[in-house]
Amino acid sequence: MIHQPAKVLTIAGSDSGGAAGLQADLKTFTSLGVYGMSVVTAVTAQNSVAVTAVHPLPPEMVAAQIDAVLSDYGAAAVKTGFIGRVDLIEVIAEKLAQYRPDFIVVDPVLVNHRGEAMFSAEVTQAYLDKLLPLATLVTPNKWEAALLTGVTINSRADMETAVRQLAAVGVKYVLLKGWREGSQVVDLLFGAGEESWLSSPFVDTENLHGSGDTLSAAVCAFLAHGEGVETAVTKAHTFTAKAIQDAAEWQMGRGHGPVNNFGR
Ligand code: PXL
Repeated sequence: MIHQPAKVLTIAGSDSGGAAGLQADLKTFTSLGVYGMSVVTAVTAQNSVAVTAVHPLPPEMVAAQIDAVLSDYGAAAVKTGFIGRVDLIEVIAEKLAQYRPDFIVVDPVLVNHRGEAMFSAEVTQAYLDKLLPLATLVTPNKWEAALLTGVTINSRADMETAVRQLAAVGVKYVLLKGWREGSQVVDLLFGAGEESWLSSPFVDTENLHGSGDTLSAAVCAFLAHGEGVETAVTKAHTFTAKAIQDAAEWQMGRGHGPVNNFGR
């Protein structure tokens, strides 16, 4: 019996600063013992202070990368991160429908770290129409959930409404992240008719750059290791909480720095 690593693919943007994007994903994959592959959607110039340039790749180039990887290596789980364009969402959805990986985790990157929308309403709509119906899990934060559903998230009841609305689009599981309740941050996982609440201590730090990427990448890694969705999400949640805690005192740049993807 030959032992070889489980294979996982991220379809994401490059963050030159190494905090978010495919760099965060590949670090997380490595840390969790899976073989990581990356299809680049866009090259960004950024650091801990600002995103100064974004260069999307042509849809044909994104399609060619997906074809190259999935026609040969294959992947036990695939995640999508920064996409930001309707034509790229369409080509990624087309290719995922063609190759049908067992698990598709969609991190709907729609807002910056201040919660401001980064793209047009057409991009949000393309997620709803094209990608979410294919997805095993979608992982919006409260601002992304609001853009995707029109529900402003101000309470646990709002979270319960939003996750059901997203599930109705066809995605199997919804993880809505980041409702602050006093000293805790509360996430809601909904799927297969069940709700589960996950909480972690609120950490007062600016170093959260890449935390969403890390979480969705960790979910893929645990799914590729054979965990069910609920367990994969719970373990990824614990991994990410530790990654945030471990980097809380770091001073990597002058702005919001990375989390520590190398803890276990
Ligand atoms: O953290 C979301 C994210 C992911 N990937 C890239 C990004 C960002 C946020 O700006 O630039 C490339």
